Amino acid sequence: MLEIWGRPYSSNVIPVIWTANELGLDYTLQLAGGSFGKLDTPEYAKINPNRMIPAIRDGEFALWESLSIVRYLCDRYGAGGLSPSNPQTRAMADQWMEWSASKAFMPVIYLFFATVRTQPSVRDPSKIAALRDEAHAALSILDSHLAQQAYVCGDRFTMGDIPLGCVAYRYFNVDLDRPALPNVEAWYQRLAERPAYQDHVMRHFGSNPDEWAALEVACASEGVI
Ligand SMILES: N[C@@H](CCC(=O)N[C@@H](CS)C(=O)NCC(=O)O)C(=O)O
Repeated sequence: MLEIWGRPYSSNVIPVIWTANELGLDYTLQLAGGSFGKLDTPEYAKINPNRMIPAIRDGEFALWESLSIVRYLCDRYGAGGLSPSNPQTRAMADQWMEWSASKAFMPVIYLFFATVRTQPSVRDPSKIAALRDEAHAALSILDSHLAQQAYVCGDRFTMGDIPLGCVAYRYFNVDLDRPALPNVEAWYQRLAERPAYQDHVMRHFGSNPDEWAALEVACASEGVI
């Protein structure tokens, strides 16, 4: 059976878990990283020598790097579906996956760290505002693109929506004022109708480091993975 190594609240693991669930795959989540440890074991070094999460094992085949894993799962188990068969549509999906990693992910994850993962007493409002502006500037590019179509590659959901869908959940759910992004918001609402997105991306992450850590451990111990 497919093994996914990681923890359910990790920003790079969530796209992999969401993908596996969109594809209806049977898998086991091997809790690893953060408070779950295991990354320093010899067994894990064989799966991912970087000792980072996520990684997968599909039979004898091991793979790391979250977006490579998303592509692999979609190509192997969702060809013609989440992985578009038309080369240009697939290239478009790839383009937005790359763009998510190069432009959108960083300001949003730093925003998340500067808010939810920082104790309120030591938060830096000017840093938070600058990150919010950087995230908004990036997501404005996506907003213009989504004015023309329902999903990043056209009129149906593909793997191209997955990394950005994870970024969007965090961006829209940290506690701060945001300028409007009407087309991104409408697309985010479309994603929010998907059961796998609700179950594996839309996880309440709390509002401070203590809540965040407790939620992750509770989620794993309740088997809500
Ligand atoms: N580019 C890598 C980044 C992997 C990465 O930074 N993983 C972090 C978690 S998001 C990690 O392993 N941190 C150590 C830990 O969680 O213990 C990917 O997309 O897979």
